Amino acid sequence: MGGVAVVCGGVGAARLLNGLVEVVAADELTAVVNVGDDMELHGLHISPDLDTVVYTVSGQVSRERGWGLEGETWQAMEMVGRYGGADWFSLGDRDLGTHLFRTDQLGLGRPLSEVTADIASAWGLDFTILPVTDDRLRTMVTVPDDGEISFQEYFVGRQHSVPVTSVRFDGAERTRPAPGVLDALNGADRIVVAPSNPAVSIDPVLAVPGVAEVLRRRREAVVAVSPIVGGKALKGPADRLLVELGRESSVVGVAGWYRDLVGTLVIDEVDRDLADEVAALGLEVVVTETIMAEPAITRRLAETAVDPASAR
Ligand code: FO1
Repeated sequence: MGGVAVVCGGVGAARLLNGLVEVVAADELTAVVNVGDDMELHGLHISPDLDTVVYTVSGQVSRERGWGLEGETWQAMEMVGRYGGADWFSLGDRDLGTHLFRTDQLGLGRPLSEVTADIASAWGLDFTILPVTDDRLRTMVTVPDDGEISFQEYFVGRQHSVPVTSVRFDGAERTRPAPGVLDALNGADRIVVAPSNPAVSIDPVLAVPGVAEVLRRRREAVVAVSPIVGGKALKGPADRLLVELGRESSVVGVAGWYRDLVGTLVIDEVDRDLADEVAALGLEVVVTETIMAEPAITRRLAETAVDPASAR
């Protein structure tokens, strides 16, 4: 089967996929995407990471936000707000169309993987985008005072400004990999773990029974791009979460998080002096530009992830 399988969260993964679609043939590229961020709101099934991948790679994503659509309007949410409804999670008028279609199709009994394929092809994407599972999986985080809350209540409701004491993937033990997920991971020449948040975006994917086992067994084929650069996350709370969950917020902390599943860690130039510490944990290390500030860097990072030897 060959090709490249990419374990994806949201924004960081979508950005790397923008480069991967240039260096890997569409029929050899599969994105296995987190669904732990999914939620039901206004009676709609919302899949933020799947939509962020589709919107970003098809060029429709809001550049300012990194999620949702460019040129969005918010009339529907204004109406909801007028009535005192749940307007804390901003759903744009065009984005709502995606959730209306997805919810309608799921209601007809179609699996999320099939509906996602329809949405991806409607935006002209020809590589394979799979939810890691068609079953219900929800990332829950425990925070002081409020106890266990949903991922979006943490990430958006509280702007991830509260410390997290633990993370749980509700329903994970009952989920099965979606059709094609294990084949893609087992058959790929290269498995790439995208620069998404290890604790709340990558780990829920790995929590689906059977998935982590493939990476553990195929560790030599697995390359991760660090989401932490110079001790900080480029976007979101990955740095704070690593510390709150007992690791250091550095490429060494990321290496420790992934060491059983990932054979090679790609780190940024600014972390070059930590390469030996990462290697001491038993990972190969590649140092390159990982801040995808422009397409040329994104493309080179994708090439490095697919073929680390090309960057040495
Ligand atoms: N992120 C926010 O910070 N605020 C929002 O109101 C918000 C709404 C939203 C709607 C649809 C969607 O697909 C994503 C949205 N996000 C929002 C981002 C989302 O919370 C994150 O992208 C992922 O869940 C984490 O990767």
